[in-house]
Amino acid sequence: MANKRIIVDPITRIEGHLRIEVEIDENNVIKNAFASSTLWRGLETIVKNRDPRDAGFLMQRICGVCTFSHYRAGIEAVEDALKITPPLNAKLTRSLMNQALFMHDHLVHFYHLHGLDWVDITSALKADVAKASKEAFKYTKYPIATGENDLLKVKDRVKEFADRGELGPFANAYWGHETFRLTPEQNLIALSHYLKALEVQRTAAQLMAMFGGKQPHPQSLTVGGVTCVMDLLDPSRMSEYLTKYKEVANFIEHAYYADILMAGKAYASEPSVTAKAGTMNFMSHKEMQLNRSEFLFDTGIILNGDLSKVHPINEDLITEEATHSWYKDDEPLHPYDGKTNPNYTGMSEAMTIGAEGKEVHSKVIDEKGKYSWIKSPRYDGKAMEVGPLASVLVSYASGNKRIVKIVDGFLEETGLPTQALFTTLGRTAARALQVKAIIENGLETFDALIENLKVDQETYTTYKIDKEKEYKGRFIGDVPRGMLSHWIRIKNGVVENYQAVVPSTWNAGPEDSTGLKGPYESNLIGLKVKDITQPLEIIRVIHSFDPCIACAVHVMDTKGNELGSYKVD
Ligand code: NFE
Ligand code: MG
Repeated sequence: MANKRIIVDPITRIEGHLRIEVEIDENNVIKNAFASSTLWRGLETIVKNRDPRDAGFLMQRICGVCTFSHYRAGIEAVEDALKITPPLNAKLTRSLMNQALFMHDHLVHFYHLHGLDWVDITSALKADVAKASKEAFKYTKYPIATGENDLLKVKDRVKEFADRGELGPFANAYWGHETFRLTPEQNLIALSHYLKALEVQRTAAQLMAMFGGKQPHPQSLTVGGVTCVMDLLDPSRMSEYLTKYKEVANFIEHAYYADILMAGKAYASEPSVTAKAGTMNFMSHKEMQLNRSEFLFDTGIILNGDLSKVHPINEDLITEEATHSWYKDDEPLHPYDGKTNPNYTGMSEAMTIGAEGKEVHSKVIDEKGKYSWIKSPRYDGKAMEVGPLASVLVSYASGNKRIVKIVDGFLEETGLPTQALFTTLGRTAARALQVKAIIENGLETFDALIENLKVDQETYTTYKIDKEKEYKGRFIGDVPRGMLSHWIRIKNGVVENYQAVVPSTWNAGPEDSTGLKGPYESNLIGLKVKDITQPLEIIRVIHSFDPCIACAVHVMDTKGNELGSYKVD
């Protein structure tokens, strides 16, 4: 019997259009998988021939989630090209803004974008409030929002919605799915934190806005430095930052990390989240400057899951190709020479499984031809997973003491083996471990900044762009979804070429010319879908990467014209 096909489209809860198509055999095991971005943006084309000083502002419009990431990347790529070193105060301020972004992003990811793949809201309504309140103490000494009264209120509030048949943001999920593993009491704890996290993420966004002027799309970075000088020199502003930082840190420690311990234990034997990762190569770049010379996370590559060796990154080996992507110029090109010329070749047709579980005739991607707006980045021809898991693994394998302590602590507290890190569960946990590392160490950056400001108040470096000269430069760093690089060539005083190689591109890219798949696709193969009308397992795996397809594809017509229309059935 021919394999059947399940389509999940859209699968993202934020940012962009991602379609997953999988083929399952008669036992509902996934035999092949395809990830397709169905929308082209294309800021790399818009930025050409513009003043390089605007690159950061234009590039930050790639995405409304990690806006700071592309803003900073656009600015630091130009700084690298012009050989400008911003003053320490600027570097540390950018590091603090990045920390706040990670805290905000990972909190929102776990609770609001991914949490409901792990937490069954309808089960929470059956919880014994007193038992749940006690349960919360198993994961932290200082639980948050889990007093009996808190939990009773949460239960009543959600029950009222449920009784009216209006589950709001909790509607249309696969409640009662047999792969949910938390008890009703544990589900209630997580539900209470889901609601509390809506408040705390606001504080985290304020932290970003304090030095950014606003959030999203901060405004205070400039080629050569930062412009938030008044904030940096105002003691009351700095102490407000500290207060908000501590509020967010407290929630991360006693709710988010506690819930990850709870979920780690509960899901330890659930096959859909403990299967070995598909791409066992991981790559990350150092990030989070703590003082004049130290960074919190390390640079490197881990190959085939071997933690005994961390390989250095050779930037010359990074390429993007478009064999299965809707662009001309299929061949692998280094990003300095990358091309972005669209070539949409349409869809194919086949029998698929409809929402009722019956076969229906549908449009499907043309898996033999081009099928995604995302390109396929490769390192030395290899597919690489990037993201918090890569960052945590590279730092752990490098013997980074701050990270070793946190990873070993997590493995000890959950009783999970090291191999559990190389799974969907490990990927989801790694985001919490990353922000735990930030809250335990990030204030070193703040202290270093305060100390330095006492003796040095420089916030920018002056520079000149020589129109007669040609420049090239790049930014490489890690952002919430993983390793990000921006590559710029400047000629005649304007941007000659620009390429952004983005975390979600590394992870969501289609097959390359050799048939090698990227992390999204390869992580789905081998997974068993228990109920083909409720493919929660697929959603859980893909959401664990926190997909951001706006970032991965980056054309937006500057006049707001529609470039295509898309129907979601
Ligand atoms: Ni649109 Fe982004 C991050 C970048 S995504 S969110 O993090 O760069 O791949
Ligand atoms: Mg790109």
